[in-house]
Amino acid sequence: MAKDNKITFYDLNHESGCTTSPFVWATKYAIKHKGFDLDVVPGGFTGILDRTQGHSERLPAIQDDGEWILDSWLIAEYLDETYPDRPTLIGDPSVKVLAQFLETWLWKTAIGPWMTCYILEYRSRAMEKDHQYITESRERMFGNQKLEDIAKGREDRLPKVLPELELLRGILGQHKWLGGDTPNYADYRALAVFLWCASVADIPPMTEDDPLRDWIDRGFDLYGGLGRIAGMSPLFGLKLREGDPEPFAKGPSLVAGLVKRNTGPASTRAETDHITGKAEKAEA
Ligand SMILES: N[C@@H](CCC(=O)N[C@@H](CS)C(=O)NCC(=O)O)C(=O)O
Repeated sequence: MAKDNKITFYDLNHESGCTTSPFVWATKYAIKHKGFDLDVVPGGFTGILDRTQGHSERLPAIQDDGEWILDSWLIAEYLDETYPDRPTLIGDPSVKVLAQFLETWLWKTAIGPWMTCYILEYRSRAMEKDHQYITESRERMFGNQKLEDIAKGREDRLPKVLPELELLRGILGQHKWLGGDTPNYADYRALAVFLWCASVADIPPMTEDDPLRDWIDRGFDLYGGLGRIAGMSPLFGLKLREGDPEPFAKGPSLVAGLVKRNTGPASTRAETDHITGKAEKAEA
């Protein structure tokens, strides 16, 4: 049993002390979801192996009553197995499979392009001692391109991410949380994408009126405002330019049939009128 209700949590921080890394954010939420306090061991990207006494080169890592647990998913599973009487993170095995699918999709549609947009800020917000390591490791990650070259043209890339998030908007327009009435680990994995982005976004990636804002704001507010720490930047406020794509569906959504339940003709009338041209004829 975690002593004094605390779990030792190896954080990954910027100079400001703000947590970065989606993996680390998801774990922070997982520990709070289980009702534990965080006994934080702060630090940056370099020296992780020393900080974790030779246990890991990557974060997150936790220590619970002296036991080391590494890897964000293994930590969530450990917490559920060890503390089954506390609120469940994963529960059914399908939650893990589906959350991993959702997360892979979000990394492709959002984190990937956002990383190219915010890569210079990712370095400048890091601890001074990490700058050289971030430059070298991330340039290698991006096929030996200079960080400055990776970031070029970001004003054109940022608006293109938003229409890609329509599936998530559709689902969260119908459900309070991915976990249903209350958040579960799927919410934390998906929220972690936006938490990471807020840790590096020197210009907002999303428009003020993005329908995802409700779920994101509620997620950042959880556990006494766990996502509202110093060093985070606003996610909302992107100003679109002429020619940028519509950021989200304003009329009937392409995914309506996926996310809306058919409870009879009244529930599908707007969509039917739209695809049969009846709506246009009525307007004319
Ligand atoms: N599969 C691991 C991945 C952990 C991981 O890659 N963490 C990154 C944080 S973004 C890290 O520690 N990076 C250290 C580095 O870049 O040297 C997990 O889910 O915990």
